[in-house]
Amino acid sequence: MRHLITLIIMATLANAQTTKSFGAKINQLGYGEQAKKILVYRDIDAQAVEFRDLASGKAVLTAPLSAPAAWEHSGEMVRKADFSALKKGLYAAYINGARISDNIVVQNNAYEGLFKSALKWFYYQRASTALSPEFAGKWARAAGHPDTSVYYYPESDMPEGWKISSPKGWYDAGDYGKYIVNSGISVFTILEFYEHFEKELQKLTLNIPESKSKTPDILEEVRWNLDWMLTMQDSDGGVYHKLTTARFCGHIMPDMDTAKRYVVMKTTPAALDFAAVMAQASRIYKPFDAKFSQRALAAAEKAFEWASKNPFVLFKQPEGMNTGGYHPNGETVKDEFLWAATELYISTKKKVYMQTIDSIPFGPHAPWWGDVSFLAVYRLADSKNGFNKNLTKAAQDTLLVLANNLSELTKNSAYGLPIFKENWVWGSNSAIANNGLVLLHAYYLTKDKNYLDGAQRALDYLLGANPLDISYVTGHGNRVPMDPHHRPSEADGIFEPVPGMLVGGPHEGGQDIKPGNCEVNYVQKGKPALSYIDHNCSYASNEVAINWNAPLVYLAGALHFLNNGAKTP
Ligand code: G3I
Ligand code: 9MR
Repeated sequence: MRHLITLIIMATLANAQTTKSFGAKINQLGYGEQAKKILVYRDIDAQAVEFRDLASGKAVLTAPLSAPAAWEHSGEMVRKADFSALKKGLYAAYINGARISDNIVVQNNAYEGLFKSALKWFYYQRASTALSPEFAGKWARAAGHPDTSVYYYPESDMPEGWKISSPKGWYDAGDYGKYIVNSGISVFTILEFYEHFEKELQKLTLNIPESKSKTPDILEEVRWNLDWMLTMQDSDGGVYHKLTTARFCGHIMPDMDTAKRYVVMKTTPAALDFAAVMAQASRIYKPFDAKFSQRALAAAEKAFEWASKNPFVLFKQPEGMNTGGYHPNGETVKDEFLWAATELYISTKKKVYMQTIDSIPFGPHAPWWGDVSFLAVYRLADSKNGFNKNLTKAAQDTLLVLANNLSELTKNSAYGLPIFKENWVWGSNSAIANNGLVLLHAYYLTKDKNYLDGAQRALDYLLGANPLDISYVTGHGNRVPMDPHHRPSEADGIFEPVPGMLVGGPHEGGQDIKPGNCEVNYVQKGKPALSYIDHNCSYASNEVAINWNAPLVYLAGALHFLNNGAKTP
C-alpha cells in the first residue's frame, strides 16, 4: 500500500515537472538541419500534417501521412510523416487545424548539451571522492567508499587479514558496486568515441577537477575508472570479477554505506575484458602519459596470459552475497577472447593474438556486456587497423548484414525505428543505443545516408519518439524520468535526479515486481514498449548504468559532431 501511495504522489509530482504531451512522437530535443525527421502519430482520419513556423504562425510544410500500420511492440496503429525538409527554426505540427506536437527544434547543436551531460554523468558516478559544488553543482556530495581496505569474499578463502586497496572507479549503476565486466564495454565505447572524434574532443571541457591538465577531459574521466581497474589485477595476472558489499545496501548516500567491501573470484571474462580495454587505453593515453600506457599494455598482456591458462573460469555468486553478477545465461568466453586478442594485436602486432582471432568466428549480433564479439568486428572491419584483407572483408560484410537488417526496420516498420524484438530486455534502451552505433559504423564504412538515418532514429526513440512519449534521459526533454533507481538521486534530498542518465527502459521481464518492491504491475503483456514505470522500485526498467550511458554518449555526441561538419572516422 505504502508503495502505491508513493507511486501516486511521485506520479503527480513528476507530472509537475513535465509539459503536457500533444500526442505526436518526435525527438524532444530536436534535429540537425540535414537529419532525417519523422513524426509518428496515432491512426487518424487525415491526409497530411501541416508544419507551422512558431514565430510567424505560417504553414511552411505539408507532409503526407503514411498509411496506418501496426507496431508489434506496442500494439498501436500509427501513421508517419516525413518533415526532413524543414531547416533551422522552431516549429509545431498540426492536423486539421489542431496542434499535435511539442515544439520542434531544428538546429545543428540540438544534442550538444545532452552528450556533454551524459558524459559528465560519469563524474557523478565516481567512487572514493567527494563531489564539490564547483564541479557537481547542487548534486555535490560527500565521499563514499574509500575502498582502501577491501577484503576477499568469502574471507575464509584467504589468509587471516588479507585485504587490498582498490580505490576510485565508477559506481556501476544505481548501486555502489564496481564491476570489471561492465566496465569493459563501457570504457571501450567512450574511448572509441574519443578515437573517432579526437580532433573535436581535444578541447571538450567537462568542468571536472582535472580540467586544467593537458590531457583531454574525456580521457581524464575514463582514467578514474582505468586506475581502479588496474588495482583489481592480482600478481598472477588474474582480475577479480567485482568489488561490492556482500548485499545491496539501502537507498542511502555513498558516505552512509560503510559496510565491509569485498572483491570476489578472478574470472576469465573479467581478465579478457580488462585486457581488451587496457590494450586500447595503452594506445590512446600514450601521448599523454607514456608510463601509464606501458603499464596498461603490460597488464593487458598479463591478463590475457592468465586467461589462456584459465580459459573457462566463470563467475559464481558466493553464498550469502546478492550483488550483481554480469554472468549471462549460457556464458561462453569466445567473444571476450576474440575482443581481447583483437585489441592486443592492434597494440602489439604479435602473432599469438592473430592465432586466437583466426580461431574464433563472429556473427551479426550487436554488442552488449554478455557478448562483446561485435566490438572486435568494429576493429576488424576498419581497414586502418591493418588486418588481412579477407578478414577485414568478412568483418565488413558481417557489419553490413546487421546494419541492413536495422536499416530495413528503420525504413519499413510502423514507427520507423531500428529495433528488433530481442531488444526488449533489461537495459532495452542501451540495446537500441548500440543498434544506433552499429548503424553509425556502417555509415562510416559506406557513406550510405540510410545508415545515418537509422542512427538518428535510434536517438529519436530514446529522446521521445516512442509510445510512452517520454525522453528516457533525466533532465533532457519535455517529459523525463523523475524517479530513477539511482541511490544518490533518491537519497540526496534534491527533487531533480542527477541529470544526463539514460534509464534502462521498457521490457516485459518485470523482475522487480514483487511484494515489498514494485507492487504495481507495470508490465503490459505482449506490449514490451509500454512496460515501464518511472519509479525507483523498478531496477529492471528504471535504473541507470555505465554501459547504458556510454552508447548514449557516443550516439548523441557523434550525431552532434557530424551535424556540425566533422569528418567521418
Ligand atoms: O540474453 C537473454 C536473451 O537471450 C533472452 O531472450 C532475454 C529474455 O529472457 O533475457 C536475456 O538475458 C537477460 C540479460 O540481462 C541480458 O539482457 C536476463 O534475462 C536479465 O536478467 C539480465 O539482466 C541483467 C541484470 O543485471 C540482472 O542480472 C542486466 O542485463 C544487467 O544490466 C543488470 O546489471 C545490474 C548489475 O547486476 C548491478 N548493478 C546494476 C545493473 C543494472 O541494473
Ligand atoms: O539496487 C540494486 C540494483 O542495482 C540491481 O540491479 C537489482 C537487481 O540485482 O537489485 C537492486 O537491489 C535490490 C535487491 O536486489 C533486492 N532488495 C532491494 C534492493 C534495492 O532495490
